[in-house]
This record gives sequence, structure tokens and C-alpha cells, in this order.
Amino acid sequence: MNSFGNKFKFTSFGESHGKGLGCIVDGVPAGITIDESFIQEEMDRRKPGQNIYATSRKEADKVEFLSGVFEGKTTGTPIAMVIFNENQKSRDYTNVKDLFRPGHADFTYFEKYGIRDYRGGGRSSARETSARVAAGAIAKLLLKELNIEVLSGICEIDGIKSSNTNFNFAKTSEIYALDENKEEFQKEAIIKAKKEHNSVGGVAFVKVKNAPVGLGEPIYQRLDAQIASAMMGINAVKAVEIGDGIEASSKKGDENNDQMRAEGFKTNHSGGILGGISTGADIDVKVYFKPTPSIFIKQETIDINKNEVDCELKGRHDPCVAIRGSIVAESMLALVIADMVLLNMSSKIENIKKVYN
Ligand code: FMN
Repeated sequence: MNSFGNKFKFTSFGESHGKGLGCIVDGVPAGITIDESFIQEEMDRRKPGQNIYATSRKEADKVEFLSGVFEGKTTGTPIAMVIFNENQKSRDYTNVKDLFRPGHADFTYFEKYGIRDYRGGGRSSARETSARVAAGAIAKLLLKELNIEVLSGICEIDGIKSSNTNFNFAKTSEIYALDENKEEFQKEAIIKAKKEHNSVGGVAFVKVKNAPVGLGEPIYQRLDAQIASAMMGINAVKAVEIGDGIEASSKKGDENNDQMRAEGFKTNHSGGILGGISTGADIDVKVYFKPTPSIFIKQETIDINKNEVDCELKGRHDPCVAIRGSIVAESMLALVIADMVLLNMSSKIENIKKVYN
């Protein structure tokens, strides 16, 4: 399925080497100021071809609005945005036209649909995530009206972990590193892998600041479940942690509980969510990306006729997808929070009375 969300809902369309991609965002309240330059800035943070730590495919990723905005404000009608592809090179893939790249979605898409879009993976390509960033930027503008902020950065590359979380530094870093003292080592790991025609994995840390209490729809749309689903829906994401995540399972209760005082929680091991509902503390999410599957080392695979062949790739690929992936994770978190903000409005009769009485 290609749609995400309940009330703040978006549907994406398009393929990696097709004419373009885009999305329709529905359920956006009327009257939100749409700052097109902000939306473009968000797109620029994810766009390829910016430095040696990303794929060299150059795309402007310019967003064109087709509907839903009038005189700089949302109209309450569906917002349609399109991004035309400019730098697709299908010939990069002609030598691997009939074979399945190990680690990519080629095999499963072919088995499921019986169609081989060899041009960069077609719909399975992370080129589609540009549409998510465009939709996420609209979600962020809604959240901005409520003073809610979503931030992200890289906390680990190739096992090199950050010991510091500096979102301001991440904004200026070519690899969105959160720790200025680890950035150099993380960059070196990426360059080393690139020189060896290989790739590396990494971890993004995403935070929601000023999240209100009460977001999340238990039982089956718990906030943590929605976040996990949104993150696992991003290409190459293999694990998600909320708060202390996996570490919590090896702690004692007294180490893990966030004790409470009148002014709030003393700690935030829960990552801002209890019972599937936001606590009002920061929502902390870690998103784990695998290494880029398309590498330039000879590998064994099969073709569409099940012949055993060697896979020798050409073309342009990200050496570490976590970097641009962190912006996608940030956008998806903004989309989840915007959706939950709208859903939560009808949780109490007094809220409904505020509108109708
Ligand atoms: N995979 C590649 O093989 N080459 C790439 O250049 C590439 N760039 C990506 C960029 C971003 C921002 C993200 C999030 C992922 C990228 N991927 C890339 C990962 C693949 O899209 C992904 O691994 C593939 O669709 C298989 O899906 P899975 O890893 O979720 O199983």
C-alpha cells in the first residue's frame, strides 16, 4: 500500500527512473502558512549529490505544488506536490538488467509482481523517500504552529558511536553527525568503505521536543507502535528503539523506571511514551540502517531464469544510507506526530465541546 496515516494522511507515487515522484497530503487543516522555501530546505537536506558521503546522482529535488495552497496558506483540500526526476541514467543498470542485486528488493519485487523494473529498483528505490520528506515538511509546519519540533542526527556509523548529542552541530555536518569529536572517524569509515567498493551501516537519532501529553491511540495505534511502523517502513531500516530500547531489557526495574516529581519525570528512559501515549517528555527514537546493498564488489547471485551468475554493479550509490535516511526518519516522525495530534483532539468530550458549543 502507498498511503500512510489516519487523519493527516499522505499517498506517494513515482519511481526512481520514471518521470517523477510526488505525494498527495490529505487532512491538512486550513490556514497553515506554507513557507515554500522551508519545504525546499527540507528537500535539500535529503537530496543526493551534495558531497562525497552520498551518491553522486545529482537531483535538484525541486518541489512543485499542484493544489491545496492558496495565497501562502493551506486551504483544507488535498495538497499535491510533484518532484520531477532530472538525472536518471537507466543505462547504469543495463549490465544487471536480468539479475537480482544481493541485499536489494529486486528478487522479492520480481517474485511478487512478475515485473522487473531494473532501472534502479523502480518503486523499491529510496528515491521515493523524497516524497516523504515533502509530506513531512508540511507536517512540520503544522507542528510549528504548536511549538513542537522534530530533530535528527547521526549517532553511529560503522559501529563508531557518538558520545554527545548536538543537533546544532548535526545541521552543519556533511554527515549530520551529532558528535563533533566523532565526526572525523565516522567520515573516515565511510571513505574507507567507499575505497574498498563497499558500504557501511549507521544509526540515526530522532527527537520530538515539546511533545504534548496524550498523543497515541491505544491499543492498536499506540504511539510507539506507529513510530516503529513508520521507521521500519523506510528503506534499509532494520531496527527501531524508543528511549532506552534494547538496553531496557537488561536493566532492573528501579534502573529503568522514570520516577516522578511535581515538575515532571526525573529521567526519560521510556523515551517519552508510556502505555502507548506520550508523557510530555521528549520522544527519543533510534533508527538502525543496514549498509547500502548496492556495492561494487563482485557477488554471487541468480538471474530471472534462476541461472547462477556474478553480479558486478556500476552506477552511483550512497556509501552509507543512514545519512540521508536520517532526514527521512525525521520526516516520518513529524508525519506520525501530526497524525496523532489531530486524532487526539476527540479523546475527551470537553475538547469536542470547545469546537461545537
Ligand atoms: N540502496 C542502494 O542499493 N543504493 C543506494 O544508493 C541507496 N540509497 C538509499 C538512500 C536512502 C536515503 C535510503 C533510506 C535507502 C537507500 N538504499 C539504497 C537502500 C535500498 O533502498 C533498500 O535497501 C532496498 O530497497 C531494500 O530494502 P530493505 O533494505 O528495506 O530490505
